[in-house]
Amino acid sequence: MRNRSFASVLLLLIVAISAAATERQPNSDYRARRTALSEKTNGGTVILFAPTEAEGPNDLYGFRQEDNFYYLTGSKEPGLALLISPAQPASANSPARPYTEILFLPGHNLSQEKWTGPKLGPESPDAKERTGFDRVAKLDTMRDELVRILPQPRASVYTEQGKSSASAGPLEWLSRANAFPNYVGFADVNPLLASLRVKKDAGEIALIRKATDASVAAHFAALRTVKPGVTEREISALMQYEFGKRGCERPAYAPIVGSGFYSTVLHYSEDENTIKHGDLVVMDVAGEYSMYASDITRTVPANGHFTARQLEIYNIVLGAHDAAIKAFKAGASTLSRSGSNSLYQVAMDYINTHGKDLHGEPLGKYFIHGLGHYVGLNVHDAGEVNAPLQPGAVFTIEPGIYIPEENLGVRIEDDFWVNERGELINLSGALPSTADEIEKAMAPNQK
Ligand SMILES: [Mn+2]
Repeated sequence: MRNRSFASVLLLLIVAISAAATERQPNSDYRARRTALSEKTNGGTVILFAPTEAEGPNDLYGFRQEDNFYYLTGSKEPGLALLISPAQPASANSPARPYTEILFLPGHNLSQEKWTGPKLGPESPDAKERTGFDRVAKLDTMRDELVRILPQPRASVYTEQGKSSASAGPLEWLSRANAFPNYVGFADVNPLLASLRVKKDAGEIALIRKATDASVAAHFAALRTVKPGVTEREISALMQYEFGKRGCERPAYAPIVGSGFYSTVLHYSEDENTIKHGDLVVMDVAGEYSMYASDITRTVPANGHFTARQLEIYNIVLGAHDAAIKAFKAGASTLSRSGSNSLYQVAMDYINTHGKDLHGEPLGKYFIHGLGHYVGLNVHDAGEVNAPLQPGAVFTIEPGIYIPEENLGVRIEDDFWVNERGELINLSGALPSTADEIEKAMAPNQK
């Protein structure tokens, strides 16, 4: 009895810790994505591998699951593999088969588990309940399962073949082991997954909102702290602390705090200067919450007051931001740089018809990046740039003007969600964006 209660306390503790670590959507959400994917493969089978811990992308923050694999499984564990195959009618060589999904789990590496903690093993009696897959199996059996499941003598397999993909090596081994029939065609699963991932479900929106709320709080803290003499690094550290305190596991991208000339450097992330009187400070900083990114930029005057020239450029960028929002039409507008429905073009036209540089030239040539990108499991999330923005899309609107000659860079970036009614919702809209609001928010720290 005493042992049992100790064990259950320990179990509760582990469950409590893992719940705090990452919020996971219900198993049914991930299963719905797998069945939706299987309906796009024309009878083909999907095979995907998660990276191993050794391949894990991030030395700094530890293993992070690959986006597509996480999207389909909600599992953060390394070294897994999945198979998804739609229902098949009977053919001359193969009997009819229902929809099939299997999550393959590697056997334990007990010495590795001493370093990075216990992993879910195929022998775990609750592996099916925890992962929500119809079947879980030992990774070692994958070759034989493929021989059993893939139709003969012709099969189509959707996967990721690029050298950088975690699937490339294992697929090569499976080919050597004759897991595939004689006539096997491999196709890229990425476009199919991108077409699903671009439409966020309610659970994803809730996580993106949490990432964004935490990042908005971090920007508020920065607004209260920026002043001449403070370093870019202190602002970056403060913001990471603030969104980390609110549950973000890591920054969604390398934080950018650039003052003076460095406000004009798009991906400046050294963050090594001291903020000076008269500088503008571009802060492009946001956190990742339970695997979902946010992406927010604000530009503020170091001493709490825009100069006349800074204000002029600031208001042109804000005008371009607002013009794009106003022009938005669900099902028509795109993030493409061209075409009659391009929001980029709306912002570019606004910038080109307002203000001039020191040589009397229009300002369009200083808007040197796209207007926005999708946001989700990746800060630059999967999705077709030329496709009309549909309900479920989450994307940034982030015009900018960067004039190195004037040490003057301005970017204003918010995250938007197209809701079920086709309305554009500004998820980061709680943050000040007009020059007035920003000056007001910064007033207390200038004393
Ligand atoms: Mn961005």
